[in-house]
Amino acid sequence: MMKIYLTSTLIGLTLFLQGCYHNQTHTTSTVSAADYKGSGSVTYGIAETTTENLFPQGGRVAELGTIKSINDDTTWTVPAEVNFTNDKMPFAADLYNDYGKRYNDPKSALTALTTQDTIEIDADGEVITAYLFADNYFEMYINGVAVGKDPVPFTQFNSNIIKFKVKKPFDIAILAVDWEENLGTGTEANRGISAHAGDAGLVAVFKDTNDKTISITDNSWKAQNYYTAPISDLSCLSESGTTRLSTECTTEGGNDASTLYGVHWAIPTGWEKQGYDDSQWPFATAFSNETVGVDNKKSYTNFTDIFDNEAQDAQFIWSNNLILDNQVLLRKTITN
Ligand SMILES: [Ca+2]
Ligand SMILES: [Ca+2]
Ligand SMILES: [Ca+2]
Ligand SMILES: [Ca+2]
Repeated sequence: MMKIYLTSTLIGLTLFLQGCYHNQTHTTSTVSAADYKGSGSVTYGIAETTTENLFPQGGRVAELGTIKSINDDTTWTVPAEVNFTNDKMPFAADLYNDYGKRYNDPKSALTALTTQDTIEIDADGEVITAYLFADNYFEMYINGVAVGKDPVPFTQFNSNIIKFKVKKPFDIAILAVDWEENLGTGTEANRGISAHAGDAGLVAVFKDTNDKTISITDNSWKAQNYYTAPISDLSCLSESGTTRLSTECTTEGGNDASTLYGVHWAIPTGWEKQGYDDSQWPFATAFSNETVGVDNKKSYTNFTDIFDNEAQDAQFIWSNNLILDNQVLLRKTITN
């Protein structure tokens, strides 16, 4: 009882002091989304932890949490609602994983797979092999069937191989998450500050039974963003059609995650299914290897024959903001 009383008193005092500080320096109020004109649901400060660590072996703590919106009645799961602990979604096999198997090249990873590793969607389909590297986490569906999730939610960086049997045309749907340490704010301790805005990116290559590349990630994919953070001034956000823009927002972090906003949009039902209408979604934006920063990561560099193939060079893709957008749905229909 005493502890609860003391905690609420401290929170009250903190909010009061923040209010005093802001009243002196700004004319706008502190914890309000009144000047936000966009379609998103706004949160303020750090989320409440619901899962201490999804992957205790990992380099960084992969927490999950919930946070209430300040402009509607929604409670959001951050950094994303994931199936990491859901047995119905299988873990993807490793290309390179500090906590699992570490292969030096794609061929050895492929050879290690057995027929049981192929997820059957269509009995009379053809076997497709997918190679993926995500900063930080992915879950992939083919025609709505969960074919594989990333075994390392945050760090160290890892890469995966997934085999599935399907008939063309088929739909690839990927949930990609840029994980965070300061839950609800899109930030992590990095580069000497405690609330650094982390960056993201996902690259994937799909090959058929004859080793012919049938798809690479590039700007022909669709990409929609569902979570933008950290935002220190909501007025930097804008929208153009269905494109959620944060290009005017600062990506400079700081040392106080408790005063940062997050903006969320609900994931549409059925987004992972075959035939889901993504025609109104924005196209993905491509980013260079240098921008994503993969040259020192074996989970990437051991597989450049696949990811940086001269004839079909897969691109890192994301929504339009590699840093501030943290939960992105990616889709691509494969016709031939
Ligand atoms: Ca990962
Ligand atoms: Ca980020
Ligand atoms: Ca990241
Ligand atoms: Ca590439």
